[in-house]
Amino acid sequence: MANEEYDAIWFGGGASGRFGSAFHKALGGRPLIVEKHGLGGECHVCRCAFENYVADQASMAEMLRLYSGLAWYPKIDLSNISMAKVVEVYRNVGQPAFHDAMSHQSEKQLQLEVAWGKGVIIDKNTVEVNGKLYKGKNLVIGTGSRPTIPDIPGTDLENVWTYRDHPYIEKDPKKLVIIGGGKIGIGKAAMFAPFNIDVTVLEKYTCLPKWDWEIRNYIFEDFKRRGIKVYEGIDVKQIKGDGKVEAVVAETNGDVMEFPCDAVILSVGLTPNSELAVPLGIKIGKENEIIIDKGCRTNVPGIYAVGDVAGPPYFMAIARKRGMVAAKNMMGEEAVMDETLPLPDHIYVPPLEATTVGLTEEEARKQYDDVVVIRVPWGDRPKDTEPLKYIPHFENQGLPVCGRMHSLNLFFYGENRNGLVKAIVDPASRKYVGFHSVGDGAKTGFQYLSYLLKIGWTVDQMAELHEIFLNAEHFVQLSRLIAGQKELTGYGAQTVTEDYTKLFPKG
Ligand code: COM
Repeated sequence: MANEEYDAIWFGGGASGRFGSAFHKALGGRPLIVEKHGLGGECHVCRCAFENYVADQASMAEMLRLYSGLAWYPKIDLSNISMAKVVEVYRNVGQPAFHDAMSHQSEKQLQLEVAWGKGVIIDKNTVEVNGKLYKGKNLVIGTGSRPTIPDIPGTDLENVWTYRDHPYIEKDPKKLVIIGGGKIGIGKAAMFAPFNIDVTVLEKYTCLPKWDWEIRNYIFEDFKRRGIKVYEGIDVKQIKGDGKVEAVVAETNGDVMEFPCDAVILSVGLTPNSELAVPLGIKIGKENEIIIDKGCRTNVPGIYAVGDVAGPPYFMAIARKRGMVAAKNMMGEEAVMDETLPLPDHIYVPPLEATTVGLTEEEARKQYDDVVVIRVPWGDRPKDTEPLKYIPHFENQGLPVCGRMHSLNLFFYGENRNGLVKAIVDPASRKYVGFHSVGDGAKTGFQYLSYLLKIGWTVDQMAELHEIFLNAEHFVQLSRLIAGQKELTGYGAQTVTEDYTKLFPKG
């Protein structure tokens, strides 16, 4: 016998379920969350909160290495630093603390009801948890995604990891191969390398393919300098080992290459956890995602799907917003996902981070007759940099880096690795069409820059803002320098000639 009647049962308390149910309640509905582990989904276990923490530690390790013994910094022995130690702290403190915080916010502050335990969907209006039946007028599925496991031999060997295993590493590998050069793989490479781990990334096609070419250049130039190896156009065929990983075998241009290693991270994508929707007659797409309309409705009336289970983009903001859209629709407010708001993307590449929104330079050049690029630094970087050394005639290397962990330090102590920001403008309309950054601290601004792109923000409007100098985005002051041009031509004397595609062995 069901003994409760809810407006909706939110099956899964991750980002989409937690935010969607909160919004649902705020609109006057009565939601119930069903959750077996902890509210907040994988975020604080092994995804975004965890990544933020590890990125901090990797940035710190990298900076200690760069600054050790220079100027007033003491000499620091980094031979014993360890990723296993890093994650142990997070396991012991971060995971339970975040778990508490999420539960406190949802259950105490917001007074959301949670049925704790493994739920079983009996039908679209009934869920069983620990033998108790719960009734809902609607069902919202938010069961998230899991790492995709490539179909190659050896993925079951010991020390073959995914992002889910990262918090549970007990011993640092010496040689790590990362299969997949997307956002997760490139981020992991930059996080592991500072801990004296030899890292190689193998990517079948192109690393970070949707990113602006100069941002990619910057990241991979930096990787090269740090000894992180990247191969593009290489097809992994097998992970070899006798019980435990010993090597990755890959093919490029007909040649077989073997990469000896003692650990592998698989980062070839995500697969939505949609299996439980099949018995309900819900349509599933090619990526295993639940197919939804713009209002997050499935093909079965009264059943919604939100978050990663409804397919890409796999981005927390999208998960939470899908939850809000479903809540509005259930409460009779016609709502759709706003597809006119450009979606930013972000990746930690410690000691820096990269953020992007809108069109890349390549995309903008295809779409407009001409584009103006607003960029700093704006020329070649010195080849033989040395920390603490003034290099004459590299006056084109000013600024970036103004973030939470370093404002200008990396410029002085860090081999001139101060970052890069660029904005792309359509000179005819004077509107921005894209913003890109590799540096530190700019990412927060991109939340708002996304909206400015949507409303057609111009160079002239940007030039009227109040900058708080030094800021990590630099866009206000940079716009002000050229906004007086009646015909927008941008800066003179700016060239960038680095090309990361020439840095690495090619497939
Ligand atoms: C991220 C998880 S910490 S949630 O979106 O806050 O639930």
